[in-house]
Amino acid sequence: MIEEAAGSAGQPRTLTAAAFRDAVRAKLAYAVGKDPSRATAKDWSMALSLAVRDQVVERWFESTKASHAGQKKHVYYLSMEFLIGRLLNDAVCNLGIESQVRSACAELGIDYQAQLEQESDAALGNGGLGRLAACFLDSMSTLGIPAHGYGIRYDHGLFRQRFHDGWQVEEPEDWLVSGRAWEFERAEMAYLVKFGGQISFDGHGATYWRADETVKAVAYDTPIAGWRGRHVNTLRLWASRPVEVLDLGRFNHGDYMSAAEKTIRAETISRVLYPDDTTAEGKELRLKQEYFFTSASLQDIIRRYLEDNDDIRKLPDQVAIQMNDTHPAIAVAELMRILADDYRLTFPEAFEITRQCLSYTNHTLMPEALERWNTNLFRKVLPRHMQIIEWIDYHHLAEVQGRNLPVSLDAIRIIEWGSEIKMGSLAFVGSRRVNGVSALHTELMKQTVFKDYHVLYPDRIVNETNGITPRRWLYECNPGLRALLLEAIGDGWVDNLERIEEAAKFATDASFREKFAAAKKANKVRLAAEIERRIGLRVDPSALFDVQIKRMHEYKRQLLNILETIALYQAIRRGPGAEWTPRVKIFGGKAAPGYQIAKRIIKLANDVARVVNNDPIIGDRLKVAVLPNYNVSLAEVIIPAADLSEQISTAGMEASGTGNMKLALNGALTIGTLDGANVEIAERVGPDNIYIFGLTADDVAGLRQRGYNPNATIDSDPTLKGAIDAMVNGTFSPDDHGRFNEVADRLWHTDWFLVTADFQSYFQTQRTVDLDYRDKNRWTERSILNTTKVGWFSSDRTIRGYSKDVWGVEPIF
Ligand code: CR6
Repeated sequence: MIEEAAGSAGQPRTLTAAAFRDAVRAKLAYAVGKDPSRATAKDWSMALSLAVRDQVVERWFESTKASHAGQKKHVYYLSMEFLIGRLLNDAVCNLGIESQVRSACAELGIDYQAQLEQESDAALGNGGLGRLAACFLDSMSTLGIPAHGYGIRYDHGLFRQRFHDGWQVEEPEDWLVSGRAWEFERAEMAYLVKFGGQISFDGHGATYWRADETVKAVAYDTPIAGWRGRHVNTLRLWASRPVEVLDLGRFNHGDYMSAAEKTIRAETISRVLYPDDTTAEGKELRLKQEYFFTSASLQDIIRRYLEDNDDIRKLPDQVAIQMNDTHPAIAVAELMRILADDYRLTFPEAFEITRQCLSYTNHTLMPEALERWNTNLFRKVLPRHMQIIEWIDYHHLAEVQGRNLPVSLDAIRIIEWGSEIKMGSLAFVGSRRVNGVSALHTELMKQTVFKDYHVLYPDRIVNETNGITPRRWLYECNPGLRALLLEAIGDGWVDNLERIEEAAKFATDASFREKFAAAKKANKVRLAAEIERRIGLRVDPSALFDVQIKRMHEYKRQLLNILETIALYQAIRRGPGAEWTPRVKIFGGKAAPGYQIAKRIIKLANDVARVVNNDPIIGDRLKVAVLPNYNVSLAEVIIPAADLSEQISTAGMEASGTGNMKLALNGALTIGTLDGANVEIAERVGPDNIYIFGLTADDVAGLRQRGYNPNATIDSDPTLKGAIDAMVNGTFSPDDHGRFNEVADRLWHTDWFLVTADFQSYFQTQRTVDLDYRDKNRWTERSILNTTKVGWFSSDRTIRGYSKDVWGVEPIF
């Protein structure tokens, strides 16, 4: 037991550095099994994590007890993705034990920072949606909302990205290989999940599902401590295991391969994360994954509910279940199945309860990204659920027909043409609330995808603009800025990020400005070193760091940024003697392995980088750094160092974005379209502190409707034409002139994402940025105003919104 000074209730107890040092030594010996003289960096990091974990665990038990005793409504956040990143520093900072941990490390002769880097990223997500889920876990714990996150414990998270000759190469990710300090296997917490087979009825109201495949979902729990360690929630991830460990009969006959077949088949379900950001791929296995974790989670939710309650009909009083996108939308049918088939409620009763428990967050309007399942496949994998969905569709339609409202009945059907199930519709119909993730996105939801549903249920759609946790995305990743803020305004902003505005008054204070600029500079030096380490490119930390980090997607328009880079490169070559503002363009992002055009754009970025970086005429005026394997940990290094944040999606297409918030909070100025949450960022930082350019969502819709002709635009803009020509004349691909023909053809012929339409406005705005950056004082002032005016984008605010508008839950303290 570690020696601790008693703390008052709700306050972190203080731990002495000496006690902690001894605890780490003990972990190294008795948990890792190593003598200090033989321990590797990995061993020390494990020992350190286990010692910190003990601190979390004590608070975890208390939180669990408090949640049970309080009998408060509980939140269950169902998400196919949790993009957690590393946990050690997060736990240390949230528990407020950083100084003790650092001193203990110093006494043990180990470098704390180096220990942190030993931990592999938990990359169980693709991008914004998964990272949002991780921020929400932090905020729910911080606010004392009793909650569980539920997801899949993938053996392999998002692929590792490497560049081979500038092309993206995907390698399997292996986060579990060297052991994981943060999770607890709960072998006893297992549920059976069934697939396929037949349904029969006994004539007395009982339904039987004879499945032809059954697997076991085994729980792995990770405690998630909130700020000041006041409350610790659980992230429960399910691993898929065979019901029988081995077919001994076959094994004894020497048939070793087929003896293991069922094991392999079962374990396949939680083997890999689908590396697709926005499209539903992988068909049957993907459907099984979705059902697998949803079913296990619902069984677990009901078990927990019945520990303290006996009336299943009152489930909605205690349980709020959030479906993060449509991936867990099968919950609508699964909860009904459990209530009707296991607890013998009628379908109408079961449907009512289901609709009171569930809510759904929509994260995209892109039609290709809205999940649909073929009914034949669905019936094969989930025969009982197919019947239930048919029942819901039929009854819902009947209910609507009776109301005589101006809606298209075809548009509100869940099953389209009898052949496809629209999961967004199922989620909508089965939910109590449906939310969008930014004001603009929610408005567009009402006008487009859910237009008819919105007529039927005018109160169901609500907006909850996304947020980010200030703990990871400022306190932990930007120690320089953190220290400055602590000195200037204390630590209230970590609990309530809107209080960061108290520092806005220092924007014009010369000494504060100097310190702020120095912190930024230090972060840029750190990033410059990282760039050199990763790709061997030397960049000047006093240049403008222009950052676009996000998944590679046509709608996010990395291509617009690359074309601007080419145009700038050409301009510098034409007049190297002019006064240029030195810039480093920094790109990071993965493309889905099957997304060919996105992969080609990565190659283009790398080809342009090679030519620009090696052109002696250009020198330090322009450098292009394309960093491989962008992930949470790399984001933590890039974001604090950014001067300019690229948020340049085609207006109307980025539901929210969250990188935009992280970058602004760390003092980057945004160059962006009026899309997603950029709109709300612009409102808060004010027009002088953001660069807005290009078409609005309305313009985009109008232009697309009228039919856009990129030809005319390109022909009339020599800068743009020059850049596109260079792309196809071999300037960047001397070894293969035709490499980017398809990319250029799309721009010339359709340009669905309106890159050419926005180019001129973007290019000009970038030149304004160049001029503005030269006035360092003024730039720092505006940078401070970004940091201090975006406190509203804390995920704590978002979670308060969900608690009130969506879940109807209250904190336990
Ligand atoms: N790709 C949106 O595109 C949003 C996040 C989180 C996304 C993005 O704008 O910030 O969700 N959508 O709400 C999906 O993943 C479907 C994303 O991350």
